[in-house]
Amino acid sequence: MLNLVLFGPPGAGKGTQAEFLIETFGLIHLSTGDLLRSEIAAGTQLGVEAKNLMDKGELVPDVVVIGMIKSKLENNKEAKGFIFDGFPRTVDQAKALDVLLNENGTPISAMLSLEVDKQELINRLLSRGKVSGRADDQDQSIIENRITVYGQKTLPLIEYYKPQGKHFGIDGMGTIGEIAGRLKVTVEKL
Ligand code: B4P
Repeated sequence: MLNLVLFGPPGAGKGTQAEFLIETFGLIHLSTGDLLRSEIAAGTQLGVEAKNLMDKGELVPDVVVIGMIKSKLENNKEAKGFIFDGFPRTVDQAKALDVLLNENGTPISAMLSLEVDKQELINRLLSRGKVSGRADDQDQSIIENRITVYGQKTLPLIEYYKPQGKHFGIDGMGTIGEIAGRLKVTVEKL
């Protein structure tokens, strides 16, 4: 069983490369960003509260996203493995994920960390914002806040996985195909 954390700043290509990894390795995709956007689209109370934070580029509380992941894991007990995309985003989320996976018997195999220049992140998100309608992709100051929050709350996760020998830095600059090729080489060696 393969459990991969697809990691990187906003716009690093997590959602994009997750599609390739699902097809190539037959894993189940768990994206907390997508799960939250589904709650928003369905107009749930959780969605309304999450939207307020997401539109400002802030993180949604740990307890909310951990609860969503817990129920997805419980509903996919027969999976060959998972790609966690955009989760964990805090050290507390990573600790909670370890507890949930220990109950299933298969820990995280690797953290694949996409490394991309800040200006390239901003360019990618602004260009997605022109077509996606995502409020958090349309304003440069919100994008910069997301990158700042990433540096403060999410980047420390590298120091959580590194001592476990699970951190793999991947050059996230270049074409989607080039980056997919680098991921494939790394995952095949696991
Ligand atoms: P996410 O949905 O995770 O959004 P993201 O960080 O922007 O990454 P995404 O995967 O969508 O984009 P990608 O880099 O693939 O999070 C949104 C918000 O939800 C967060 O800010 C937070 O509020 C909340 N949230 C989510 N998870 C949470 C958690 N665990 N805890 C708390 N809050 C949480 O792609 C970006 C663009 O770049 C795309 O248009 C793509 O086509 C393009 N692109 C990708 N690769 C490229 C390449 N190589 N070259 C050129 N363009 C490329």
